[in-house]
Amino acid sequence: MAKKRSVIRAKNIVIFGAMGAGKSSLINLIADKNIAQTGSNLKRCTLTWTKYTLPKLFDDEMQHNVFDTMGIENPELEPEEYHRSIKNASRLLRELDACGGTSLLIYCVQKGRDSGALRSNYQLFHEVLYRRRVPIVMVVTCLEDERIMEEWWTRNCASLEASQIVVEGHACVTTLRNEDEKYKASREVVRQLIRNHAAVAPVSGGWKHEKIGSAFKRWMGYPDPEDKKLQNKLQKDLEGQCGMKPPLALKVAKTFTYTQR
Ligand SMILES: Nc1nc2c(ncn2[C@@H]2O[C@H](COP(=O)(O)OP(=O)(O)OP(=O)(O)O)[C@@H](O)[C@H]2O)c(=O)[nH]1
Ligand SMILES: [Mg+2]
Repeated sequence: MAKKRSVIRAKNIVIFGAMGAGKSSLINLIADKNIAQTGSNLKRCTLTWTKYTLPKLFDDEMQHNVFDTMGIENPELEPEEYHRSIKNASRLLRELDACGGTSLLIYCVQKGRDSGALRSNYQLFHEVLYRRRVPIVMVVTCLEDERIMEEWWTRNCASLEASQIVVEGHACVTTLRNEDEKYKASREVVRQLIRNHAAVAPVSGGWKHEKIGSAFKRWMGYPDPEDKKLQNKLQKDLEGQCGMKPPLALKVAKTFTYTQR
């Protein structure tokens, strides 16, 4: 008997946000089970990520891949970390492309956190990495003490807009399981958010690597590069690990490198 060919249909969702904002807890809430480690307390982040596969989030054939990212806490990175971040960003986007493109960005924000890095994280993912081409929504965590969790949004949406943080949808949640009613309501509201906003046609990169580098440089506000050693190392890595041809790797490395302060 001829083997039936099955087409895997998947939507890729990228979750980003400050360290400890509740990203991994949010993944567990979406999955309704503990699949992501929480409370890891890792310090420096250079845009690494973990992919979780949710085969049957809704009552259809669509698989959801959720990418739990560890962003950049402070744009003033050491050269090595800066270098690694660019490579990781490039790898993340390549992996997402290989999985069919990105359908949704979820910005995870914790209630009561200082809003200093709020705009820069938003910029990095929404404006720099995705150039505003992928729908973005916000999930606010730690709202179990609110009588009506949604009221957080009513109180805070104007100040988000004033910080030029504009999202297409939002959910106000708690990820705590012992808050039974609020937990269930949170799970449903986040799933609904995904259902309503994950793009029907996922966006594939179309990124030229050198553009990621210059965009990063602008985002981080670094001066122009001169450091030959770092440039050489970066060029070698781009050739070896990212498979770039030498002339392009050199061009990219020149764009990326900057003088160590
Ligand atoms: N009270 C409360 N605590 C929460 C909530 N969501 C997450 N937490 C706690 O906040 C801490 C950080 O949560 P994580 O999910 O690990 O946060 P994260 O963003 O994945 O952290 P990193 O991966 O280290 O960046 C953990 O101790 C969680 O239990 C929530 O809705 N309410
Ligand atoms: Mg985490």
